[in-house]
Amino acid sequence: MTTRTTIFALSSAPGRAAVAVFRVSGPDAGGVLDALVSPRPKPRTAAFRRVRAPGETEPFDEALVLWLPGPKTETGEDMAELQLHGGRAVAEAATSALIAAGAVPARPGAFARRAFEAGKLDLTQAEAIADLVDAETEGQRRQAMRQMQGGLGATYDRWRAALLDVIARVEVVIDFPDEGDVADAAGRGLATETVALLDRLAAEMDAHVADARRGERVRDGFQVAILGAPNVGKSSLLNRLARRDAAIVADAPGTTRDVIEVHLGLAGQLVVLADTAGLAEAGRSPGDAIEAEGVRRALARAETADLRLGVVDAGRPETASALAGRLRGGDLVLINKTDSAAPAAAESMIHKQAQGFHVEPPIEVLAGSAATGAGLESLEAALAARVAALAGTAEAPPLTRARHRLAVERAREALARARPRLGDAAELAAEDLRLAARALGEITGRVDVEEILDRVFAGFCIGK
Ligand SMILES: Nc1nc2c(ncn2[C@@H]2O[C@H](COP(=O)(O)OP(=O)(O)O)[C@@H](O)[C@H]2O)c(=O)[nH]1
Ligand SMILES: [Mg+2]
Repeated sequence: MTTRTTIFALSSAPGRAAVAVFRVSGPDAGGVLDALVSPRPKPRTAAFRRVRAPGETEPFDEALVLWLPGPKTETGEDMAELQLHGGRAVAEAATSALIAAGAVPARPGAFARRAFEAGKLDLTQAEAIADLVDAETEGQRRQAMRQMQGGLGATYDRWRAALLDVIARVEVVIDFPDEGDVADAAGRGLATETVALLDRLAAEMDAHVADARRGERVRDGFQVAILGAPNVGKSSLLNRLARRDAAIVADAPGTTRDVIEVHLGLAGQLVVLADTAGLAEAGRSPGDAIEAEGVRRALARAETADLRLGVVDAGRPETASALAGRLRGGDLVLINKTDSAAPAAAESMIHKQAQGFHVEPPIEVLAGSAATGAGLESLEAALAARVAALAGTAEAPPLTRARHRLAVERAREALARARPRLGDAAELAAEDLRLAARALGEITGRVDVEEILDRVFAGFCIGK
């Protein structure tokens, strides 16, 4: 084993600020601290000290200093913390002094990785720390906080422990094939209890992945696509909701050709609102190849979005036909331009659409004006209500990353393969069960897979 280095990082945001927090972790954290301040403060007691570079007499700053001897620290190692003044020159002087004292700059995620390696947290908790730092909405913060407290990791660990238990039972059958009594007893046990246990596990996994991606949506944002015929005011609406000119608005149809996204906070959740190219009304085809590509992208986006916001021009009721068959239950429609035309004709047109509107839950139709802003408060409220419903209030900690989803799905597939083999191909079944346990172990980091660790911790910021 290589000897561990002592690392340091500026853990607060760089730049001008009231305070700059430097953290040091590693076997020589105490020595590094002694090289900069004297005397070393009492453990876990903040002390005021002048801070010098090693060998210098002139202090470069004054700081609140903490000495945190391991193993009861975040990383499990000896740690020190210096709360200096937050100037750039101070941060540079501190960086040089710490390097002169023998500490090395930490790579992104190095502190969290040491905490993981010391068994202070599992991988899902480490990921939750990164999510908490990145959280922009209340929903993201709440979810990250829950995951950080270990609920999600505990679920995967429980499943894995149950699997290891099943594997142990299956192996009894494999190891004592000729010892009739043992094998028969174990075999009978397998046929009832074990199979029931596996089925329960499989059902739990199914419920966990069939969560409509709630957790991932909260973390990555709810995708809302604006769609409708050309010139109905889709880009104007996006700009209104974003409260800035993100998309070009023009009289000429076909102005918006690529998908334009803005981020909104609604109902405490992140919403990624996308403006798209206008869809041809029934019976018309797009003008050129670029417009056709724009329409293709618009339809693809609408297809994968969590929610579609259809727009119809009150003065051109026929624009409703562009939405036919493209909306799903729970979607919203805005009859736009009510400042220049009454919505009644467009509304009856919308209800006449043959397909796509007779769905459950029903599509909500609102009227308003992207030009004046009339009616858009109700639209925002309706959007917020939909997003809140999609975010739900799951009691069980939700799956939050594609990494977890893929691993659970792999485990689930291995279980499905194992089940029919339990009776007469126990060795193959055991192998599949081991694969399943391993997939679950990868989520929490219970198996030592260096490349997974590198991938997870590379997404962290320095000083975490
Ligand atoms: N009177 C009126 N005009 C609007 C309204 N919304 C958009 N427009 C106009 O309709 C035209 C097309 O708007 P745009 O947002 O580019 O539509 P898009 O093609 O659907 O993205 C522009 O001239 C807008 O100024 C509205 O609520 N009322
Ligand atoms: Mg547009």
